[in-house]
Amino acid sequence: MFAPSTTVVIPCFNEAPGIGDLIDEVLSSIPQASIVIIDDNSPDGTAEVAASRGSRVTVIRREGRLGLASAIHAGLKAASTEVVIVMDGDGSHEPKDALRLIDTLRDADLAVGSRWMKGGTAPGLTMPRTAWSRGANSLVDLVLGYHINDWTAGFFAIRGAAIPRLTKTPPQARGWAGSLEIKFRALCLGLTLVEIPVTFGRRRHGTSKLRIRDMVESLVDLFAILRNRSDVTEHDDGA
Ligand SMILES: Nc1nc2c(ncn2[C@@H]2O[C@H](COP(=O)(O)OP(=O)(O)O)[C@@H](O)[C@H]2O)c(=O)[nH]1
Ligand SMILES: [Mg+2]
Repeated sequence: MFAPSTTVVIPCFNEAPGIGDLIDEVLSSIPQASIVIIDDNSPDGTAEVAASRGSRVTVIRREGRLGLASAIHAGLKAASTEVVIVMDGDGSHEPKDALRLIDTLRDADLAVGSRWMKGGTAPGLTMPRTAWSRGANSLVDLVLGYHINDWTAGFFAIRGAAIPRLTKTPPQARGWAGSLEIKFRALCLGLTLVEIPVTFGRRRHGTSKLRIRDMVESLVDLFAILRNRSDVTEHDDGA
């Protein structure tokens, strides 16, 4: 069986009601995994719940709401395993799909759990959110000049060896554009990206943190990512 050492990075803001169960599920689905929770000082005590789940869980507590993009970046930098997976902390992503992402890394540097390809679905998204996501994905294709079915997927796995190249410079994105920035960096560096279909389910507790202003922010960030694209290749030394 292909069972590389694995870190599962879970960015969290106010996910206390469900994070304990999710951690337990991830740890039992991926026996070799450890978990890194990046918590932005959630007032609901997410960090405390996560920290009580035992020694396979590390909690990085940041001083405030620093945003999703830097949370992903910090999680990737904190890991030193052969594989790193990023997933949401609300139960929308199935831990057992993480095993398929790991398997996909046999032939790829980056494996993306895609909602918008044959076999993928997103029952967890409302109609307006679906329209936004589909529209945003087409726009990103156009602006960045590469095609990915699901740029904004927050569920992906990366070969540990590729991470230093992807995190050499801080992200341009602040929030939700962080996950597309990682994929764009990978493509700019000539890394191999493979998408596999996944189901994006309903969050099990609470409500989405995505607001209209986050959508506007993501669009602004998209152009910052485009403007600064040469940064990624200029700082790359292949290691
Ligand atoms: N650390 C950190 N995590 C965040 C932040 N904003 C959202 N998240 C987490 O990112 C994941 C995706 O957010 P969510 O609200 O589910 O967005 P949606 O799935 O796009 O509706 C969840 O695990 C959130 O708790 C943030 O500012 N900082
Ligand atoms: Mg969610």
